[in-house]
Amino acid sequence: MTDITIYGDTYSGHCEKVQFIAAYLKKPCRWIHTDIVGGKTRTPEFLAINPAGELPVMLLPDGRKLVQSNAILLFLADGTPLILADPFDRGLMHQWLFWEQLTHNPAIGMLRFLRFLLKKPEDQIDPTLAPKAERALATMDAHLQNRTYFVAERLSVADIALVAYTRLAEQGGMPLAPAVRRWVQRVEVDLGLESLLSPP
Ligand SMILES: N[C@@H](CCC(=O)N[C@@H](CS)C(=O)NCC(=O)O)C(=O)O
Repeated sequence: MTDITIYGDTYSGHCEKVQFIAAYLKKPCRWIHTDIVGGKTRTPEFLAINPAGELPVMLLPDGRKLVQSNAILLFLADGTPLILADPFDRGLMHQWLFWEQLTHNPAIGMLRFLRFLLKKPEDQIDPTLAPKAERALATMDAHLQNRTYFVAERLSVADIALVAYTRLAEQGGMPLAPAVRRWVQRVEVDLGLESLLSPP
């Protein structure tokens, strides 16, 4: 199979989740590093690839292009057990994918970006972000009290989408409750992240 191409930056959880699923599903892929903080997503060359100026971007060998990390995850996982078979379970999986985009990432991903990557002083950060991130992590903690995975007690695209920025939350000064930490560690093991992310 010819490789797909991913434009990404490993500092971005949205890009990492695509890297994680491609490796887990053993999909050969070519990674083109695109430095966000260095402004590479704002160059005319990159804007010709994605006018929204956002990573990740997936290019198929025939030139077709897909953006939005969770759309890419769903495309790559199509036909695999990572897409839950039961229609209601699949509905729940999508529920968490939308929540990740609309609630989880805008708080947790953004706060980690501002604090850890941009090193913004606290008085220049929107003061509503930290309470929102805390609420999102508390939602996850409550959900995971008696569950191993987010839906149907098995690994799905929902876990992969959510783990990407949750595992980076502590970089942004957001502590993980024990149930969330255990789930992060479980998903990291399932995805083989220790060998994937360790230097060769
Ligand atoms: N909803 C989009 C969000 C993509 C996004 O915000 N990408 C950020 C990195 S995490 C980006 O490329 N920012 C570049 C920029 O703003 O110049 C997704 O899930 O793919």
